[in-house]
Amino acid sequence: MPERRTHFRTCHLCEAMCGIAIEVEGSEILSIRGDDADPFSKGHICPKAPALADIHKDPDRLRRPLKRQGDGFVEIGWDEALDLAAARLHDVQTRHGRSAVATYLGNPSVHNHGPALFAPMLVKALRTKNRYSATSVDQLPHQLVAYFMLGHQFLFQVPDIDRTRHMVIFGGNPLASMGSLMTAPGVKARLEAIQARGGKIVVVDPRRTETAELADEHVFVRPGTDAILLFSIVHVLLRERTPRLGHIAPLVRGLERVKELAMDYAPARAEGPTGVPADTIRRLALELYDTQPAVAYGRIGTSTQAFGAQCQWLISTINVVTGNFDSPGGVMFTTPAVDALKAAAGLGIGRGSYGRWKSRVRGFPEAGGELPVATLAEDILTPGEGQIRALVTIAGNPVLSTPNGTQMDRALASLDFVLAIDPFLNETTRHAHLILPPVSPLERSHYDAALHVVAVRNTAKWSPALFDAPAGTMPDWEIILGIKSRLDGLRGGRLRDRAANALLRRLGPDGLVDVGLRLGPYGLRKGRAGLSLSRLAREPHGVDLGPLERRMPGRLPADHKYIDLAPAKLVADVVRLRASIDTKTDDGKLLLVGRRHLRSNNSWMHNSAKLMAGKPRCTLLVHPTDAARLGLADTDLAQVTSRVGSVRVPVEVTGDIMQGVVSLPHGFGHGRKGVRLSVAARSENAGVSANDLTDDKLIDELSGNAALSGVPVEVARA
Ligand SMILES: Nc1nc2c(c(=O)[nH]1)N[C@H]1C(S)=C(S)[C@@H](COP(=O)(O)OP(=O)(O)OC[C@H]3O[C@@H](n4cnc5c(=O)[nH]c(N)nc54)[C@H](O)[C@@H]3O)O[C@H]1N2
Ligand SMILES: Nc1nc2c(c(=O)[nH]1)N[C@H]1C(S)=C(S)[C@@H](COP(=O)(O)OP(=O)(O)OC[C@H]3O[C@@H](n4cnc5c(=O)[nH]c(N)nc54)[C@H](O)[C@@H]3O)O[C@H]1N2
Ligand code: SF4
Ligand SMILES: [Mo]
Repeated sequence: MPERRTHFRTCHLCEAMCGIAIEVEGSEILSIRGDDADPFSKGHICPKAPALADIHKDPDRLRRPLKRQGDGFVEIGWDEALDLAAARLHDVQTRHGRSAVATYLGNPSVHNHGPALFAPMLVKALRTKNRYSATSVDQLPHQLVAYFMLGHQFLFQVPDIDRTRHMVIFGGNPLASMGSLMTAPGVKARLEAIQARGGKIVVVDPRRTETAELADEHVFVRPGTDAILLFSIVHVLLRERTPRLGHIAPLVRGLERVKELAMDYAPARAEGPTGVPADTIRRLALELYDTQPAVAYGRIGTSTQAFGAQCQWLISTINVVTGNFDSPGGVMFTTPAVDALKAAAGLGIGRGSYGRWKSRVRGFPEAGGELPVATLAEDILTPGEGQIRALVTIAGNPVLSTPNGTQMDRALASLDFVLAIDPFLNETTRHAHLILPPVSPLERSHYDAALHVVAVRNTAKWSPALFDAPAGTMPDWEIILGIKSRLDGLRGGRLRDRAANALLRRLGPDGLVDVGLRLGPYGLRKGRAGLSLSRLAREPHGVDLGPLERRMPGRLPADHKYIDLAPAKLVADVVRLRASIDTKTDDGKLLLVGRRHLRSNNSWMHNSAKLMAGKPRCTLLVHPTDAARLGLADTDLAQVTSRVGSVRVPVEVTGDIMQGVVSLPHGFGHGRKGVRLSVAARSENAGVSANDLTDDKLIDELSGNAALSGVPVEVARA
């Protein structure tokens, strides 16, 4: 009789860090439920958690390395695969220079402490300037602004959702995404609790989202114009109220400069471009000051747009001047058990940087050691000195996730060598010459090395692997370290590298977490038992370390003991924003925005039949007035065309989308040739890729983040 047992761990699929209880009998998963004893999530889960079983069992999930042969792939052994990976990378670098190899780290590498801790080591060892990641299609503006204002890119400002009385959400839909840069399991209940204690929630979004439905007020905003709206809010605050700086007053610099800049953004002037009535703007501003505590929170809608950095700067500024910065119920800073700021330094990830080098073709500045992924394809395709010849992807699917996916498709197909560390043969990895698949997520241990930095409460939890990894399989970190040590060997095998690699192999990610815990703020101290891996191993539901606490000025870097409200780079960029106010964009085009669905997760979970059940989700939302003008009715096929491409997609006519705006989710488009995803690629599931419409030339010129929101498109009956 196989033994029946319950295994506790954290769901790693999104940022919410829900505790789950997995009931197993032998190697069979009987159920996946919320873990009521998890002190953070208290039993909450979403429909994606049970799909962990689907990922684990998925026959399409790769178990052995695949090597390209002709038009197809053959399985090879691990030694051969790792030798080949290192040899090919070494060869390209020897012939064409270090930077001829580019790297791209995708989103799941943040949700898995193996690649989170080990991928940066491989990237560093490659010593290439062509480093890319999903950061520049996501939160780069948040990081760059944190670097400019606070001196460290990982000083994320976390909305203290559990104590606030007033929350204004710009461009985020936590009821679908479950919260982002705001790890808050059971976010719906946390939002409802704001209302239950007499508070208010406002959502500013070009679509009446699930979150807007729940909110007390929804304000439509024209895509890409939030920075004007936010500046106008700052304008009202600084004209009509006295900045409430409180304990951070001695730290704040640049307030007068912001005040001068904000003078151009009177609500009456902002109304036209943003579509938000002037009196609404004024009220939004004053409510944020007059209700205490209050918090302004901006997420991906305000980050993946042409003024992403301006938006994050102005949101921070609003929280500062309303007295809601580093203050309960406003934005706060975490105290994670493994201090990610120190850990990042240990991994050679700096506190931030800007403009140390530039992308080859368009000359976009590096930010935080990376180049904008919107420039990757052109730096592959454009011949000349310094052309990229090889790419390593780790947990990334740039063909579906980055702007102008068809160009990315072409670029990847042209490379001399593509190495993918990835469990699936998908839209991106089909271009690989070698695919190295890691073990199933349930065959590895888990610690959220990154997400605790953005959590609304300080907690810590480590979970062992549920199942032993089958013989002849490897977790991400072993694959990565295997390549790195071979590369070191090919370069002469310095003693120092050999010793470091041997130590890393012995420690693995768990050993590194143990070191981090012991050296961290709750670690072992004289005469007091603190956190360590063995201590966490005895706490299968995790430990609660308390609510967020004031961290200013202590959390600021030693040589940046101030909060800069007017960083030079952001101030200089205001010229670009001001010019946009009077630019007439009304040329009859509709503006494309994205959306997320609770049962979907970026591009890679459409192979779960359970999650795909229900009505098709890859549809174009069109406002009734636009639909009537275009002669489109529900379920009609529309041809949507942008500067870079065209797709055919069924229409959903709805008053929930702002007039002049259309919405298409990203992460679909699985019908591409050679994809081995039997459920996702079915015609009823495959959908089309929104990123075949998004434009690599639309970019936040300051941060380099892709402007995936507000893409001009033409829509017609197909
Ligand atoms: N139009 C539009 N585009 C967007 C967005 C949008 O809102 N609109 N959102 C952007 C955002 S926020 C993000 S984060 C990016 C995501 O962009 P990416 O990170 O490039 O893509 P994902 O869809 O997350 O794909 C993850 C890949 O990792 C693999 N994978 C899953 N788990 C593991 C693992 O444990 N180990 C390894 N090695 N591989 C694994 C999957 O098979 C898949 O190939 O997309 C961006 N693109
Ligand atoms: N179920 C599910 N959960 C996820 C993911 C997923 O794919 N599925 N992805 C995860 C990832 S990688 C991330 S980064 C997070 C993202 O988490 P969120 O930021 O909450 O993401 P979205 O749900 O895409 O919400 C973005 C909102 O911005 C709006 N928007 C678009 N353009 C603009 C604009 O110009 N201005 C304003 N004000 N709003 C705009 C859109 O209409 C949309 O409602 O979600 C994570 N969680
Ligand atoms: S919200 Fe869903 S996907 Fe996200 S961690 Fe919780 S159970 Fe997993
Ligand atoms: Mo993301």
